[in-house]
Amino acid sequence: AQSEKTLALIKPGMYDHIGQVMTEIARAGLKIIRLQMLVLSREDAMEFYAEHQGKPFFDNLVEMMISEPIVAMELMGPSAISAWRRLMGPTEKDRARMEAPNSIRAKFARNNTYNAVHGSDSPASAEREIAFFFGRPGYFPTTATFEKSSLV
Ligand code: YYY
Ligand code: MG
Repeated sequence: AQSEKTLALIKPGMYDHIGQVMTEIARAGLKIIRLQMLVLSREDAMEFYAEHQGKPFFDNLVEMMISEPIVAMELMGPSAISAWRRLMGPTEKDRARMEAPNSIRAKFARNNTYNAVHGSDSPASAEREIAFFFGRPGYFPTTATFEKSSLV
C-alpha cells in the first residue's frame, strides 16, 4: 500500500483517553508526524465542518468541538486515510458498537455528537484538513487551556 497522510482529531470529552488513542495509532503502524493540542474558535469549528452547515446537528456539533481542548495529529503510513477510519469505527455510537466493537468510537463515543475522534474521509479532505491545522502561515491556534472546561 502507498504511504499516505491524513488528519486525525481527538475530540472533546477524550482527555482521559488521549494516550490510549495514540497507542492504537502506533500499534496500527501509523506514525504521528505532527501534533498540536488546542482549543478551536467557533469560527474555525464552523469552517472545519462547513460541509455540514444546514444539517440539524450542525449547531450541536460546533458547540461540542469548541467545548474543550482537542488534539490534532497528522498521521502518515500505508493507506493512512482508510487505516485511521477503520480504527475510528462508524460515525454513530450504536453502529460502532454493533459493527466494530473494538473500534475507538465503540469504546469511547458517548453519543452521536461526542463521538471521540475525527478522520479525513478522502485524499482531498486530508489535504484540506492538514493545511487547516498545520499549513496556515502565521496561524497559531489557541494553546490548550482548561479554564472553561468541566475537566478542571
Ligand atoms: O466523518 P465522520 O465524523 O465519521 O461523520 P460525518 O458524517 O462527516 O459527520 C461529522 C460529525 O458530525 C460526526 O463525527 C458527529 C456529527 N454528527 C452528529 O452530531 N449527529 C449525526 N447524526 C451525524 C453526525
Ligand atoms: Mg466526516
